[in-house]
Amino acid sequence: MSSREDDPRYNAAEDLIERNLAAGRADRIAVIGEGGKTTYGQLADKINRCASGLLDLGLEMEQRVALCLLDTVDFPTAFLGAIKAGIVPVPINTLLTTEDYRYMLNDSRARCLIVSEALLPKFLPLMDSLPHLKHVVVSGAQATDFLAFDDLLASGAPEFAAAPTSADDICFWLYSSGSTGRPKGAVHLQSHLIRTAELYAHPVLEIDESDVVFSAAKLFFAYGLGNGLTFPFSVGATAILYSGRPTSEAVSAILKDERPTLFFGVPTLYSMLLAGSDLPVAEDLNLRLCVSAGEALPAELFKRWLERTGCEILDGIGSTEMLHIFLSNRAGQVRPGTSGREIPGYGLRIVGDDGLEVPKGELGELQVDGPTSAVMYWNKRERSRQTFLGTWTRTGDKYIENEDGTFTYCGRSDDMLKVGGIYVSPFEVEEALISHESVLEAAVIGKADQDELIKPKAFIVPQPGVTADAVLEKTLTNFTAEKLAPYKRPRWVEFVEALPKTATGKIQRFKLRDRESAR
Ligand code: 3UK
Repeated sequence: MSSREDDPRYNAAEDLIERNLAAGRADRIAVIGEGGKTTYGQLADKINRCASGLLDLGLEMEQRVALCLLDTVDFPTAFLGAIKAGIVPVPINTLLTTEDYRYMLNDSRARCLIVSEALLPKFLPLMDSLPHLKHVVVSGAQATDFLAFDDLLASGAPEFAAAPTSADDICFWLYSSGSTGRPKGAVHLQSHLIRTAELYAHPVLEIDESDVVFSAAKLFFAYGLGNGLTFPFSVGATAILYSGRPTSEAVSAILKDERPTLFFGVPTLYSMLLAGSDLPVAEDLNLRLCVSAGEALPAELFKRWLERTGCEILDGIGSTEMLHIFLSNRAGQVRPGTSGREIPGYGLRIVGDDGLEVPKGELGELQVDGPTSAVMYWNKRERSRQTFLGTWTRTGDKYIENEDGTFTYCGRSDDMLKVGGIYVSPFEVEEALISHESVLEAAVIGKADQDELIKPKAFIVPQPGVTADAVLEKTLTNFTAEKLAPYKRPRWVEFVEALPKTATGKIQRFKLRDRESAR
């Protein structure tokens, strides 16, 4: 089956699994997880059972099923099971708060939620207030108040004919957060998954069935979804799935024990691995290639990693909207400190404020043209109009194209921060801080740490009469830890008497940024 956009019938789940069965790979390992190994044959069976089990619940084609799942074999089972039935899976970030989940479940009108047992408590307070949610299925649980995912699979049929979807049918969504306003559901089509493999993973990574792949970036991110699901399954390789937090210790142990050949991380993780004492010596590694994305990889980290491990890191930029990487360094031709060169199949242009392309060497906004671009943000017409311009998609990133055809990242054009490769809105962190009784005003900016990686820093004006001391700092740190996902909390707090403002009272974050970088 081909993945051409004009193909009358195409189902992404059927393609990603059947191609391996047809190639005689039923007994090869698709997934290594905490629960053991799953072959492509066994995964095909699970996916069929999931597809038929979901239909038996009463779900229909085109309805959404939200997935809040840790990285275990249940993720590819649920994601591809839903797709095979024509149901639209919406993987959601496992690190968010109850209020974030309320928004996403309402916005997507998910009829069903499949959630890991450990994450269920965050959803319990919502259960009676979600008009569209009819079913909750729990992964990892045995008998509870809810249907166990294993029981859903047991009740399903081992054979299942894929839903009659086309390459242009809506396949899945991924939420992306913006600087203001709520997360936006980027709507992707059936053809998009395999196209990211064909355009990026096959030519750039030269992935094949002998590869063992480990992505520390989780499957609910577009980055992790490609790395840990689409790419390995597109060639019959093996994916290592790890459900825990990707600490330096845990990741080091996997690199040593499971000996992956391809490793995917974010710059912060490479920096943690280099700083920690657990990273195996080069002889104990089996890495052929490493990839970094989510935020820019500083040249220094590339060099130190190469020295330590003998392995190159290919920095490439992708986005939720484009699904995966469209601009990347190549093995043996890395230009450290740049995002590398255009990937054939994608078009790139750098545009000035006037909307016209700027000459080489000049700063502008990067725009991408390619077959994996989301078709819209769900239910957000105005945001969609601003981002998806005909065949071009705006990245919101400032770039310069160098003489040699490489591209240098020069920051975002909105206020968004990328922390550990994940979007953080400074406004959301400010709101959390201001909701504390001791805080009068707050401004949050990105500050580079010792490895040149951005982390949130808060400037705080305390309420009159409140003493700005270490105790208050600790109080606020604990307070934000409760209110925000861990990666969003400020790593530095500075108390100030006033914030720089315009005549109309708007906070001038750029002044705080300039002040910070002048230090
Ligand atoms: C930034 C980078 C510099 C950039 C992603 C690989 O990160 C991914 O998707 P998101 O939607 O964020 C997109 C934004 O993140 N960014 C990503 N990679 C780089 N900046 N250098 C990089 N190498 O601001 C971009 O617009 O979370 C990454 C594959 C799939 C993805 N979704």
